[in-house]
Amino acid sequence: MSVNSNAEHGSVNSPTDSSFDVIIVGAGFSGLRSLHSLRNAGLSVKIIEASDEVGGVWNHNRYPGARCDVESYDYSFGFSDELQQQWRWSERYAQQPEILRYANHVCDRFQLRSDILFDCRMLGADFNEDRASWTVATDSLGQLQCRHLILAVGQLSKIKTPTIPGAASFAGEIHHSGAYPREPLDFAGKRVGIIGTGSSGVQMTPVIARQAEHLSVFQRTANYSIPACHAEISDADDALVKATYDERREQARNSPSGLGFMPNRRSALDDSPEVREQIFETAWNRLGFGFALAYYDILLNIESNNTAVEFVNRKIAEKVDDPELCKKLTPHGFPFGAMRPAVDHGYYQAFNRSNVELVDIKQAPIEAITETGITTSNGEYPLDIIIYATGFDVFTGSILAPLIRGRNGLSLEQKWSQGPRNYLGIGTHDFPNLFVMVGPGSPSLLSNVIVSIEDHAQFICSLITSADSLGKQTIEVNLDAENDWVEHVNERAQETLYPLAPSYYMGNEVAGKPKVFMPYSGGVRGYRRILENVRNSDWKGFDIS
Ligand code: NA7
Repeated sequence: MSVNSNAEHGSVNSPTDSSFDVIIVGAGFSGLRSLHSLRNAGLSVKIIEASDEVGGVWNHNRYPGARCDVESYDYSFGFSDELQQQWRWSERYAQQPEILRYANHVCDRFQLRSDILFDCRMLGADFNEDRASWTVATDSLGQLQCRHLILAVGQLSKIKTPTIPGAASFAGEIHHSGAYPREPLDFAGKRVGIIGTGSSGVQMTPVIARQAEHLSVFQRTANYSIPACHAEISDADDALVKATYDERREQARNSPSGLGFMPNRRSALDDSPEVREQIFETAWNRLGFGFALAYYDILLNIESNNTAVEFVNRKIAEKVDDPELCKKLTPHGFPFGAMRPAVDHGYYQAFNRSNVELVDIKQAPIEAITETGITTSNGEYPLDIIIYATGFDVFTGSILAPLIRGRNGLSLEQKWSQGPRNYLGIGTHDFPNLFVMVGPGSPSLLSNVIVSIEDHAQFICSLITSADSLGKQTIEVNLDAENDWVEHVNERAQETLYPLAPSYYMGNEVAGKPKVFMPYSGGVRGYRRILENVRNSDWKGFDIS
């Protein structure tokens, strides 16, 4: 085995071929950003990446219509002014191929590729008490050693495939949106079935509808979707953003979600129905996700939320011609936004096409996949291609997939058996020198994740280099700090309407998963202030020894 450490980067531990200061797992945006920071700080760092490509979710989710729901200028790194000035986004909401090109550009521009070990999956990791280091077991490079281990494994990485009797007998093709083939599928003349109507199903529906002979969308739970109000970016728009990019970044960092939208300070209940209608209308027609901030309390107060529900339901009704179909497509039973809404590019309108049908599998569940299609209790739907848009084991799936053992052989899975327990979402007691990027307990999927990635990458890099500068070997979360943080995360969640929906925020997407609120709902700005306080108070909550 030869895993060469990059000689030009110094190391505290003088690593051998397979020993590094830091191993980062995953070459998605959080892994790339962490590599850049840590390497610049003089550490020997390797990323191990299971795929032969960088990009994480943007490498795996190549389904038609895959795009980011965050505006391109904000879903991009702000750490290099040259990068942000020179990269030219073509669309307000970039499509998957463009985002993947961007990830590769970042990789090449900052010479990150030489420190990425591709086709290398982490199988497990064990903490060595005597050496204060991790032994990382991999599938292709044997064992690697590192002082610090960073899990940058993504929240939407472990795909969830439904177990439907007979799936193996299907004569056509079955693909999952999160493990989509690299070569585009040809839908022309084909009968296609999509199972699932989360963001992935919502994004692919109008695109496949235009190409396929017939499309059946199998819906279990109707969710809300906000129109993207998409546009191409003109040179003038591009110049305008770039002239004031720093202010834009600052605004994003100081907004609750990292998207740059400041919530309306008024309650939805403060305004007359006429004024409210106008405010909703304006937000609906331009803001995408920002619609949820048309009033500050839409996700805090059920009565305010009801006003948004009434507005959105009316919008759905305006788009769907058939009233019966409209009823099925209209969500019910949970507040608007409490389950992650989709941002769409003509989703509802697609159902007005004669070649598209909605199959209500709550009313008539799927019974089997046969050689020729999907059977529900209402009959058979003949298909040539099936796409599972059934989502992921979110937040913890990819973190717990490898067997990670901390002090005294305690596994992370055991430790988190009742739900994730950590401090700031970053570290967990009994697992020294182990860090998680944008995972549970941090703003994560409730934020523009790139903003959160930049925060975490800088924080973890400073923490490691501070400990190194003091000659300390072990960074471990203090148990009291961890308990307080878990309580704080839960308290903040209880102030919101999120717990009222059966969503992946609550661990509802996988049977048997602990039903606890996963991300931190206190907002990106508040969270950053907490990180700054911790940093300014000699890393309060971390025992550095
Ligand atoms: P999501 O948002 O988790 O959506 C998954 C969808 O698949 C959702 O409609 C589920 O219905 C449905 N689903 C899941 N399992 C099944 C089974 N077994 N049978 C039928 N339907 C099922 O995943 P996405 O990939 O769309 O989006 C993930 C994130 O990517 C998204 O939130 C953005 O952050 C980007 P259910 O609601 O469980 O009834």
